[in-house]
Amino acid sequence: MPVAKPEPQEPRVIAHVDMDCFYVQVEQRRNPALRGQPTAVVQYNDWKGGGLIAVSYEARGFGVKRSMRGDEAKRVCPGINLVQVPVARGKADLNLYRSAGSEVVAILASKGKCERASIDEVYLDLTDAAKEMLLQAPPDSPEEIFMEAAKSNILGLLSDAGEKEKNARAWLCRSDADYQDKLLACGAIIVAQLRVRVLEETQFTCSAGIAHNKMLAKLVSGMHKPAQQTVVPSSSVQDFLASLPVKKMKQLGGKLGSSLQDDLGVETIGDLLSFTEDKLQEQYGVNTGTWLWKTARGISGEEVEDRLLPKSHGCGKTFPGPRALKNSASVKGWLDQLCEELSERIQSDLNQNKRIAQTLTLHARASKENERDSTKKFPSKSCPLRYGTGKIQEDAMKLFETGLHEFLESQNTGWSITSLSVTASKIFDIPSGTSSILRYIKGPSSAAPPAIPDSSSVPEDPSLDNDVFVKPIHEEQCQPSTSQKEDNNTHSASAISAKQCQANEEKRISKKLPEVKGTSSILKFLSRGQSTLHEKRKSDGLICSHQGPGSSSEANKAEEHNVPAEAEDRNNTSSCAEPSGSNTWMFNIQDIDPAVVEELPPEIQREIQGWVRPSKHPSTKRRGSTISSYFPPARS
Ligand code: DCP
Repeated sequence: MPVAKPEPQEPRVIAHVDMDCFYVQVEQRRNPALRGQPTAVVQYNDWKGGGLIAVSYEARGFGVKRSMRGDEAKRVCPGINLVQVPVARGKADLNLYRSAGSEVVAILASKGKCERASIDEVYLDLTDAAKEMLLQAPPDSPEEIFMEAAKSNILGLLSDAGEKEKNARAWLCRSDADYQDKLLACGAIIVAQLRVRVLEETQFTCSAGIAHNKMLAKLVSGMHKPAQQTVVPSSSVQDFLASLPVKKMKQLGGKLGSSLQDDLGVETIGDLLSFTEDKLQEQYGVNTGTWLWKTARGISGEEVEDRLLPKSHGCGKTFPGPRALKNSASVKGWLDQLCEELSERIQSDLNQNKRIAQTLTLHARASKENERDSTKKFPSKSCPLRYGTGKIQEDAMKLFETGLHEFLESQNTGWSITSLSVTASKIFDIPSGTSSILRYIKGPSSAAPPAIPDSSSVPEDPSLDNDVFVKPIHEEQCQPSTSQKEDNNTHSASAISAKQCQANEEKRISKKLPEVKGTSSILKFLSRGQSTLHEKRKSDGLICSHQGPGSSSEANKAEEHNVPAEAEDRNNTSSCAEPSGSNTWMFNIQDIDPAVVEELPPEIQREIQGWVRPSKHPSTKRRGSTISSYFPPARS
């Protein structure tokens, strides 16, 4: 259940940046002949041409949707290019997309606190950068950037095509704007600048939402796509939320949203306004009641986390219908492959970022032979993570057996597994000066860390649905402006904005630039060289296959997000990684499991014991003496 976070005192500028048809853009960069063409990335398997997981905007124009299979997309749009997602170890290999996402993150992180929220989306806290810009006289914003910012969609302003840009330009330069709106205007310019940089340096377009909190920024970032940005002035919040269907809010997509509809007759966020906080608390408890009350008013205190690297690494695979796994040997075969990939990824995280994962978790979806409709779930199982592919494979299999034992409740019946995933979580930075533990875990062949860390995964989504990816939404608050300091800023900002506006206007006129409509300036970048591409277009479509085994691939964003334990743990664990780049030792030493320490060589054990300070209140948590104590005795 969602909980309201305390609201910061000062107004903030938060952006949510979301890449446009991301996997398609990555494939288009690899093969520029696909640019401007109806294209989709498919998770190939032999059933009806595979499932579409990303669809270009050109293909969307023909009616192609992500929910379609390849065959259906071809019927709707015969000229569509279907690109198969790369395959490795019999499953989707998302490394290409992960590292493309990391390129973007590296650019976006240059302007403020940056939280990588998924493989292709990022939150930015641009408050400091916006304040700094407000103090500049005039702000250092080149005309081309200002032009891009002037294409912003400002909620509440007239959206008439002819007037839109003129109105946005006027809004950005308003001398009578309040401090909050001025900060937002600066945020819009900064985001425009970042989007132009992303395009120039990576060739990818992205869209963004700019607001005073994460919740609102996220809600609007996808409102105008592709390659556009949307700003939410405080004055437009109520109108915007008034008609927003409750289910559009991530936290309200499930049971809570259904209950609001069924029990309280609430269809839109605006409908919530007719309930008092007391009533909502009475219905849903104190925390969720308050959260609902604040959400209805666009208030959210959620902070942007300073995190460029994933919170956990997950590898999963689904086995739908006839592909379900029905015996231990086939489960072991797949688990071995998933663990091999997981092992490579945590090893590479260790080498590149000096981070260690602490917990291994296994999730599965299962059904019993004679109880297809049973609601009993396969229990997720965790144990301390031991580095080394063989050890991870061994432990994952034991976790599976333990989970299966519980799932079957001693019934002697057949079973089938329709999804499997393994996750490495509770990742923490290794503090500097702990070289021996690093040597031990990395082994003699580890490579020197590269200058730019490669983030190879994304935070997990708490739903274990390998086929449907739901992006996380974070709620934030809309903060009222404050007093003295603000007033000062307001005055200087008015003058500056007016000056900048005039300067930009003059530059614009002197350059005699043609009237720009829509997002042509950012999009024209992509049109370079397109004339030749059209000649290459094949009317019957183009299928691009990546190297890899011919078996079906289950690539999807959910594979990145399919492990619930970590996300839920995050707030109550002391072993979460500090933001990357920090050398602070944030790991709670009491959380080092003796079972793991005892398996380390003596010199490492001594090193770890050196960190441990005598505790007056030793943890009463039951710990086993060896790794095997995490598993019950084998079934007879
Ligand atoms: N993805 C996936 N499986 C899904 C959904 C998405 O593998 N069920 C992958 C492919 C997408 C990427 O994640 O390119 C990002 O997902 P988005 O939901 O952000 O969608 P797109 O970026 O493709 O398009 P849009 O421009 O609408 O954001």
